[in-house]
Amino acid sequence: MKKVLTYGTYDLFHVGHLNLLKRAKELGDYLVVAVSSDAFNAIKGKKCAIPDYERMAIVEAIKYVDEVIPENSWDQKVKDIQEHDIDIFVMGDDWKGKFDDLSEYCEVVYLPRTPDISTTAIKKQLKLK
Ligand code: C2G
Repeated sequence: MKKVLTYGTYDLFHVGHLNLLKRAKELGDYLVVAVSSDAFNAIKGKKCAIPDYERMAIVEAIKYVDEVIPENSWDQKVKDIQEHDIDIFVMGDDWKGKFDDLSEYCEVVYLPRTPDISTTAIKKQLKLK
């Protein structure tokens, strides 16, 4: 069984997130998604509209997703890859090159982002801070 792992905030879930998860699942048989906790997003400098337990529940309900784990720090990826026996690490290509060091542990794949949609743009449209 080929296991895939990806990370994200998944705030105000939108079709860009859905496309990423769909294509990530197509690369293997089992998809683990690490969803950033509110505390970690504060470190990333991201203020979420939706709290972490709700963002995790929404991602968990997506048919392409087999398992959701919390992302609490930048440094947990190697441990996650090893503990979950991951074959492929996937991120959208806005992260291209940033995680190449993980290729020591598994395949690293960057997928093209879905154009013209982002949580930031949605917040602006909704006049959220
Ligand atoms: N994404 C995409 N197309 C978009 C928007 C997002 O393909 N239009 C992808 C991103 O590239 C990422 C995933 O959807 O792979 C989740 O996006 P975010 O929630 O913005 O994730 P981010 O805040 O970048 O967190 O340790 C890594 C970080 O947790 C990534």
